[in-house]
Amino acid sequence: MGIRYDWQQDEILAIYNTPFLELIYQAASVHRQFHDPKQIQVCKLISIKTGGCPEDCGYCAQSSHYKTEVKPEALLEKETVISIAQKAKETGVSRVCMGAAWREVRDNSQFEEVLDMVKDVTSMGLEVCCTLGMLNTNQAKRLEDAGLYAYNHNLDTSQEYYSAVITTRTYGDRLNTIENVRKTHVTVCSGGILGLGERVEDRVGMLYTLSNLQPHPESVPINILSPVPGTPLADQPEVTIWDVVRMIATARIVIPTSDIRLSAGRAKLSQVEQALCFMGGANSIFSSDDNKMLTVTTPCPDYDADREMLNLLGLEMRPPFQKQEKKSPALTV
Ligand code: SAM
Ligand code: DTB
Ligand code: SF4
Repeated sequence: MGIRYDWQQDEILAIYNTPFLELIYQAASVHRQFHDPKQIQVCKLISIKTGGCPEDCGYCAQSSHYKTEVKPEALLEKETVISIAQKAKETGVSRVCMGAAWREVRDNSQFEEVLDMVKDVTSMGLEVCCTLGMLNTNQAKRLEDAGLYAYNHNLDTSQEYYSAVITTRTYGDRLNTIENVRKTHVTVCSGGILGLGERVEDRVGMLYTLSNLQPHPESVPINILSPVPGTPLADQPEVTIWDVVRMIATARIVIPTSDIRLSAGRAKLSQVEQALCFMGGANSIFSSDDNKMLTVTTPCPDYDADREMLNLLGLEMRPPFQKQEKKSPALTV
C-alpha cells in the first residue's frame, strides 16, 4: 500500500478497533515495508528552559497556572547543553531535543542563545530538534539557517477535545506554527498524549488531522500521560497497554514512513510491553542519564537499562541522518 493523505475518520477508527493480534500483524507488515525493523532511534531530551510557562495545558508540570513541584529556572548555558549532548552522543544517541517552557518564541537575546546552541550541537553531528512553542515564519527560517533538523509542536489530541485540555491557545494556532515550519526545510515532529480523559474518537481525530497533512510530519511522538499532582489532569484513569499499542499501530499504518516515538510514560512499561510497542511499529525512544524526560515529574529509563533492553531484543541504535527525507520539501505557501 502507498502513502495516503486522505484517510477518513471511520477508516482510522476501524483500524484502531481491529482485533489486537491482527492489528499488530498489519502494523508490523507496514513497518517492514518502509523501515529497517532492527533500528530504533534513541533521543535525548534537554529542558533548556524549565517552568514558569504562561500556557495552561492541563497535563503540564511547567505551567505557571498550577502549583507543582517544578520551579522556574533560567535558560541553560550553552556549555551545559553541549556537555549533555556530548555524553548522549557517546552512548549512541543520534537526536537531541531541546525544550523550552515558552508560549512562543520572542525575537530577543534568549532566542539568539538558542540559535547558537542549535548551531553548536548540530556541528557535533547530531540531529537537533527544538520545541519552543509558537513560531512565526521568520523565526522558523532563522532556526533553519542555524541548522535545525526538526521542530516539535504537538497537536496533543483531537480538534474537538482540545479546548477541554488547553484554553490559552487554539488548535488553529498549533496548525499555523506547523505550517510556518513547513515553509522551511526543517522537518516536523507532531504527536500527542494518551490519558487526558479523551474518547477513542479523539485519538482517531488526532491521527486524522496528522495523516491528512501533506507531507506527513516526519516524526510522531506518542506520549502516555504522566500524571502531575497539582494539575487538572492529575487523577485521570491509567491508559492500558492495549490502548497504547493500538494507538502506535494505528499511527504506523496511517502515517507509514514517519518515525513513531514511544515517548513520555515509557518508564511505566515492562520490557515485554515495550517489545509489543516496537512490534506495533514504534521505532524510537527517549533515553536519559538523569532518569527524567524534561522534568522530575516524568521518569525516563536510563542509557544502561535501554542498552540492555535493545541488546535483549536484538535491536540497534540508528545513526543520525539516516532517513532519506533528511530535509523535508519546503512548501511555498
Ligand atoms: N512548550 C512547548 C510546547 O508545548 O509546544 C514544548 C514543551 S512541551 C513539555 C512538549 C510536549 O510534551 C507537550 O506537547 C505534551 O505532548 C508533552 N507532555 C508535557 N507534559 C506531559 C505529561 N505530564 N505527560 C505526558 N506528556 C507530556
Ligand atoms: C514529546 O512529545 N514528548 C517529549 C518531547 N515531545 C518534547 C516531552 C515529554 C515531556 C514529559 C513531561 C515532563 O518531562 O515534564
Ligand atoms: Fe507550556 Fe509546553 Fe507545558 Fe503547555 S506543554 S504549559 S506550552 S511547557
